[in-house]
Amino acid sequence: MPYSQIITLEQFIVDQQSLYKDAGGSLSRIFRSLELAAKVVNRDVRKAGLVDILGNHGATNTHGEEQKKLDVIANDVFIAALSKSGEVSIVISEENDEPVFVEGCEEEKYIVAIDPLDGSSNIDVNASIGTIFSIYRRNAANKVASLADCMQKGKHQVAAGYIIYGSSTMLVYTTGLGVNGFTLDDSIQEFCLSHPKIQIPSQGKVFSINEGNYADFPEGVQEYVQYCKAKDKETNRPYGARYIGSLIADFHRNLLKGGIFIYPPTEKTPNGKLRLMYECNPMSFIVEQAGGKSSTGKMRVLDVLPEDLHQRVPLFIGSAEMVDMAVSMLNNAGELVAADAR
Ligand code: P6P
Repeated sequence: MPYSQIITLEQFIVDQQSLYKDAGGSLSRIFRSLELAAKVVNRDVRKAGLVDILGNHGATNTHGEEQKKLDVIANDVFIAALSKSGEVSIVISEENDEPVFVEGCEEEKYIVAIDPLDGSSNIDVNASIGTIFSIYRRNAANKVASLADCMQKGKHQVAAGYIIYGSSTMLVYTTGLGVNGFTLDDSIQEFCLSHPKIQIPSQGKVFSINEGNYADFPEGVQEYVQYCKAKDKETNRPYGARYIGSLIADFHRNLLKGGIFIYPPTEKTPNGKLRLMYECNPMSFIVEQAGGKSSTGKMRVLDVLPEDLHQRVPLFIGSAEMVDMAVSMLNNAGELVAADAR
């Protein structure tokens, strides 16, 4: 494509600015900071095998998970970039127990929740990883930002997106006006519009779940897994099983091709493993904007009122008809609890 026809992320955001009521350009400045951080982390991810940034950082995060060096680097880079934007009062991060109140920006109107490097267990084995972000506007009545401003339902997000550091580096986001994907052109270091108006197929042929935990799955989930594996020509079953172990990579494939990703309650994670604020909510906003669905198994993810910054919820997300089928099996089977709690 001749460069004259390329639409960069920067240009796209400016063009959309008036549409998503960002007249002052604040949200655009946040996106510019996210874009810069994404380029820096992309550079570090791409050279991870060459310099001493692989392996563990020797500390654990709020969830007792071993922090990889790249986790810490990505966290520092995104928090610094968002703070420097001058538009963000609070940053919530998977890597920080407490919210980061940005000095000098206590009255700014935006809050950003991030998973700085999702899929970090894949870093050392060169599988796709990524950054997930979720943006809220604060309640204008509160002059100074507080923790209470963070506890908003996912349906109140003003924007959400992710950067996937895969075979290419892509930034996919929504501001509630549909979903668009931008691929990083390394030669000019620009994210260029490559996947306009993404729509997820209503029915897919892929299911993503860690079947290693099958014995723990709630009855309805076991039933749905058996349904996916049963032979039935009319409904293109058995579906293909694809599980990368990186939410971003499994989600991105299903978003483009159709499919369902499930992280249900297990014995080790009775509320599921994925976090509401910076994994489930942003991915749910994106999938709904692309025509898909996202449920905890009991309710729409975007309707969950957060009780804790790092709370986990079960996640059934992807093609609308597949999520409907999975949730109907759960409801018919009764309580959504892991096998050990039955
Ligand atoms: P499991 C990565 O650690 C992550 O948070 C998600 O990206 C991924 O989908 C999930 O955990 C994988 O978890 O228990 O199947 O290894």
